[in-house]
Amino acid sequence: MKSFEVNFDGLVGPTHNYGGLSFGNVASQSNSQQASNPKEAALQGLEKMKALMDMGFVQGVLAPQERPDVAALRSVGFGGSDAQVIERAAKEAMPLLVASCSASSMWVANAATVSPSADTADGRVHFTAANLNCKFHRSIEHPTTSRVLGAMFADQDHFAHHAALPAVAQFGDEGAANHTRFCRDYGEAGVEFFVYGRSAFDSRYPAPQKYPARQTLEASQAVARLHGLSDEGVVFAQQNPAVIDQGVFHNDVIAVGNGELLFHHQDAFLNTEQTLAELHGKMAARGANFQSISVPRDQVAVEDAVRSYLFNSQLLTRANGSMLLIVPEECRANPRVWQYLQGLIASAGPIAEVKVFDLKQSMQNGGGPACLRLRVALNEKELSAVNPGVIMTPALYETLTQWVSKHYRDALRENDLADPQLLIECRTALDELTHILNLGSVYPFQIN
Ligand code: SUG
Repeated sequence: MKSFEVNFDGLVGPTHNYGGLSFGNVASQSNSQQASNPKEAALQGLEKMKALMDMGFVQGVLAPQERPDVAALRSVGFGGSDAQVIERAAKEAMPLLVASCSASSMWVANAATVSPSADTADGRVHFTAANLNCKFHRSIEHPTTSRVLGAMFADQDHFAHHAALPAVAQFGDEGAANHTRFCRDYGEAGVEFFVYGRSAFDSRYPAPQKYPARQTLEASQAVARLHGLSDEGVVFAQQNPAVIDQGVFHNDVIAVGNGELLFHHQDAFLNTEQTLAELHGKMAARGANFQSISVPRDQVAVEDAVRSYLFNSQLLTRANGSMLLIVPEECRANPRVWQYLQGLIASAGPIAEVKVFDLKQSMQNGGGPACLRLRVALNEKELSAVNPGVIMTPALYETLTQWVSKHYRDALRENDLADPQLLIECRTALDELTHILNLGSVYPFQIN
């Protein structure tokens, strides 16, 4: 049976803004308070989806969330009508209003961890929504994420959904941003690679000193258990705490993998040799030939990786078996990174081509091409069980670009978030979107 890796990209929501909400994420902190352009952000994202579809990849779309999240504001004590809740939060606790307005669900690499059916004990595709509990603005995503994923992957014969892990820092889980699956073919059993930043219960593991380690070993282990993965099919590795302190807040800022290949920075992991040897051994036992490309720090420093998002790229297998790397414009703007990439393509290795995309609106919040997509490996039967409304087609692309042009503002600053009209605009747009994508009722304003 044929199998595919489908990229489901997060559609940028109407409240995309620069709130400076993510301590430890250099771009988020340094662009705080700038004016954003939600319309441009959404169109940039759609452009990437269309380009992948045009290249022959199966491309999906994941809906944004209702923001401002009035229910989140009510849960911390703001009352009255929806407009009054927003007005009071703006007056008394602007940082909470900003957090409740974040369009951060666009970075769907953090929406969930997904294990394909070939890896799981019950032969279904498993999803665990990420609790994202390191940051308030992200911790409020998972209930809607679960409903949206449930509406996209509804067939229980093929898809199993797990609620987010317990909402405590000890089970901090950031989803697929710290998870990579290696395999020979998407439909064959592979090796799932979980990268954590610290251990919550075992003090022998080192931890970063300056910035938070968002993912714990215990959360990664819990997800592997929930998904019914076998010991032969998993590798756990610790991220180098020193790079977290340099702004590598997720492993996908310093490494990306696909098929049999891991593309990573020399300093990405704590015990690199041991990690690579384990991956090699477990892949060999699956009949696969694991390969890795280590980018040396004297060619690309960690700081260059963080600024350019070289590793927050999409590594895709083309029909002829060679690989394509989708990188953001910021890679072309960095001479060391760009030179490295030219050498990489010329080396006749597995990565044959680099394509550059303008994702500046998202990049300024620390979200590159890889952050914007959730990968779901599916066989033909499973693909036909996915809600067809969320699979990108030329017609859907046209509809969504028109929908964005109709509903989105082209500038948003902090004081605009206090405008109760923004909530009405957002709900109107999302109500229409649930019809376009055939999702049913998934938003709090639709179900309460
Ligand atoms: O969680 N930025 C996101 C970026 C997530 C990137 N995802 C991956 N690497 N997979 C975050 O830090 C910033 C929002 C703001 O500052 O307005 C933010 O949430």
